[in-house]
Amino acid sequence: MFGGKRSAPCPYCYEGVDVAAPAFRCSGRPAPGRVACQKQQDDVRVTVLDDATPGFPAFHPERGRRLGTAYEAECPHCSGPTGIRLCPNCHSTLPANFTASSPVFGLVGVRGSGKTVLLSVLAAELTSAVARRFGASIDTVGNSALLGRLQSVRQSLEPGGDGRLPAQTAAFTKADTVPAVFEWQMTRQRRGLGGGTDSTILSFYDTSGEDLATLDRAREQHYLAATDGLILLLDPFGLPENRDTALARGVNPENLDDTPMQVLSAVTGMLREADRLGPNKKIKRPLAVVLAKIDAFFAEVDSDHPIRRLPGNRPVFDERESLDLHHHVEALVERWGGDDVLRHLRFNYTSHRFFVASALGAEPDYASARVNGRGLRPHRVAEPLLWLMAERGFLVKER
Ligand SMILES: Nc1nc2c(ncn2[C@@H]2O[C@H](COP(=O)(O)OP(=O)(O)OP(=O)(O)O)[C@@H](O)[C@H]2O)c(=O)[nH]1
Ligand SMILES: [Mg+2]
Ligand SMILES: [Zn+2]
Ligand SMILES: [Zn+2]
Repeated sequence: MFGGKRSAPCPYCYEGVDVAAPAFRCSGRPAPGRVACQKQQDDVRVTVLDDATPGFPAFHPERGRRLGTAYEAECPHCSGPTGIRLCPNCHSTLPANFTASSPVFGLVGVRGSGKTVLLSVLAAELTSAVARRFGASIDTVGNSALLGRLQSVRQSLEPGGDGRLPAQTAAFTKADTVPAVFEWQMTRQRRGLGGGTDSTILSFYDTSGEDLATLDRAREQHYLAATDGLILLLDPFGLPENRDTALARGVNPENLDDTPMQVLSAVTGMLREADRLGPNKKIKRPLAVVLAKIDAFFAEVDSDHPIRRLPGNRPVFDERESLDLHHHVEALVERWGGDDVLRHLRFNYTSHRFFVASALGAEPDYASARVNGRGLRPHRVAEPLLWLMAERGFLVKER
């Protein structure tokens, strides 16, 4: 749908944006002698994002009224020049380096699979450890309700916080579902393309705690269709052989209603519809399948098992290490009764890879929703994203 070179999904609303024809927002600096524009409520933002924060007027320049490039325009009210580009659909400010090739990566998983905790930890890892590892500058862009929520989730899980795990994510409200957006800039890694800087806009959204029966398929499909790669969080407690363990440890049985197999087939169904794929055609979008909460299973494997090992720290994507982990996870999934999951992936995706992650690093008290007193020790949370970026050629794969 967004295959054309000029268009990429807006990182906030996932509608296709023609990068040659953005909307603009007045900068508030009028041309000499003109009356300055005043901040006002933006009705488009109210309707699409439920955001009534006042701002300078937004406008859609007519062709010819633009100042030379699609990076600048002249305010029709005060004639002041502005370089604040907006998505024409939701009037969010487009990141400075937003281009037609900016990727969007989604994170999906059903109720209780660990999305909110993982995203809050991933946000912190990206801007610190991952940025350091790749010598990159990775920052949040703009502010969404989600970024704020992720930060407060993390604060309550860190030492000094109240140790309380987040409540189930609220059902869909517009403000809640505005994605968290990051900009990743670094020295170009791809071979043969010379020096220079590469930049990528990353957009993640947090789906609310729905089960498959109540899922808003149209909305989910809109997001899924726009993504260039997906991270699918599966709850290993939901695999047949782990169910009893989960219940014995106090996991909420409602969170086990949908099995990983059911979740996966629902996602496959939505992607097939979104891409209008005929029978026997495989889905081309890379799919990172992540077994979340993996700390809960450390005791079942040897201490040098790949799921417990720390990932490498060099500024490349270590393909050999990743494949080794992939095969070991396949064996675990099989052992836990998920052989149907393995077959489904093989028949429906051209490119999938297994990962494990633990956002907390140690088991919480599931029944009282409180973390272990030692605070957060995230394990392997960034790997799935790094793989998606390597698949796109943004990071070097080392074999
Ligand atoms: N052992 C372990 N349990 C985890 C981890 N992360 C999350 N959990 C458990 O999973 C529960 C749900 O985590 P959330 O992040 O709220 O899951 P979610 O997918 O956002 O849930 P909804 O918003 O209800 O869809 C937590 O309350 C914990 O009990 C982890 O890293 N390790
Ligand atoms: Mg949640
Ligand atoms: Zn938008
Ligand atoms: Zn103006």
